[in-house]
Amino acid sequence: TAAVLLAAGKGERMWPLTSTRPKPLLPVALGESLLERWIKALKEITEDIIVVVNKEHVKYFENLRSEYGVELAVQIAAPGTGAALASVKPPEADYVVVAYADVYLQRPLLELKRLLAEAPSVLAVRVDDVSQYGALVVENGEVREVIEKEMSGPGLINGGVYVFSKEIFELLKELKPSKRGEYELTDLVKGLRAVEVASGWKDVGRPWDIFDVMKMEFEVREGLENPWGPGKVYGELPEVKGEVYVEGPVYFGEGVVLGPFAHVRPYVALLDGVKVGPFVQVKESMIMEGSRLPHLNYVGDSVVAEDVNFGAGSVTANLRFDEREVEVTLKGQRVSTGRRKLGAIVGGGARIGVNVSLMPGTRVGARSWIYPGCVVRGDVPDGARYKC
Ligand code: TTP
Repeated sequence: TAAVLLAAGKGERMWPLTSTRPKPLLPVALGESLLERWIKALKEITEDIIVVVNKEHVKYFENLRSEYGVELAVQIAAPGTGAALASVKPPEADYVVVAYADVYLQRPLLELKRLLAEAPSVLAVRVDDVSQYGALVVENGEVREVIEKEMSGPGLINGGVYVFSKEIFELLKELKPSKRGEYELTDLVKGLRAVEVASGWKDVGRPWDIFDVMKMEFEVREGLENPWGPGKVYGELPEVKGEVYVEGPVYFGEGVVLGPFAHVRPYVALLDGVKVGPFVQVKESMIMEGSRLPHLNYVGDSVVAEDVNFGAGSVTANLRFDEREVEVTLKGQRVSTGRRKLGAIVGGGARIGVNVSLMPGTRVGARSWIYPGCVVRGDVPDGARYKC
């Protein structure tokens, strides 16, 4: 068996988190990236792992290549998952595992073993509403058809993990572009055995998908006793100054500094080197490497990328007065995030001045500066100097 991980997407919907690194390398699973999880699980099965990346991103993947001995392939110019797979030199093995690198599996090795036992096969996920996905029409355990975003109601969807027989590389040559002009792997799923996922699954496309991934990951990680409040803590114990109150589950990376007088509420991940200082409250959020909430901040239902600084008194608002679902613009369209509570998504290296309010659903571009006292709504582009 060989394996190919498709990691050459643009990650547009994940903006601004993808302005500083590709989506599959974001540390969304409590400090671990989805790509790294895939590689670790696949290493239990095969040494022959190829990661397909896009040309502009190669430099970000060099570390993984040296650390895990995986091979990198650059995607050919054509768009789509089929084009991505066609970019690799066909491996010798009879079967090839192909996975979208931005799929989170709660138990990846377990699912891989189940798929391999039924090869050629595709991972199927049962959902309440198939309308946003590729719906699988299954008969006698085999996929008859994949219907993209046209059906609704409950059913099985394509989970983005396949075990193809090596003939796939011949079939790829005959692939025609789909309605949206992409060469899509889903056209080749017919006839595969549908294997229903045994545990948690999430297609991670938008920043708020990270909250679901965190919850599932807390379920399968080993917790530690929490010296500072109820629930468990995970990862490394932080350096604590004075009094703090921590309500688990909370994950700490290496070198986190907490307090005095900090309050960390459930479902928070503070990654390596994060500082949470006096009179700061953090709730259901991910704060990535080296970011700082040094004094008098409130951050809730938010994702803060790496190396961000919040000025004193700056807060996120996470609930509208009318309590309606928070909306954002994705690929030019106004869409609901499906969440009543959503704070801000802040890109890497952003500087938030003192006394700034980021209203629900605000996205702050990477490396932008928000001047003191601003009330910010909507999107601030990468590298902006936002004055009010
Ligand atoms: P998508 O989530 O459909 O696309 P994306 O990652 O570009 O995100 P966005 O739509 O927000 O810009 O991709 C699914 C998986 O397939 C993902 O792991 C990336 C991979 N992929 C490729 O490798 N090459 C491609 O040309 C495309 C479209 C996707």
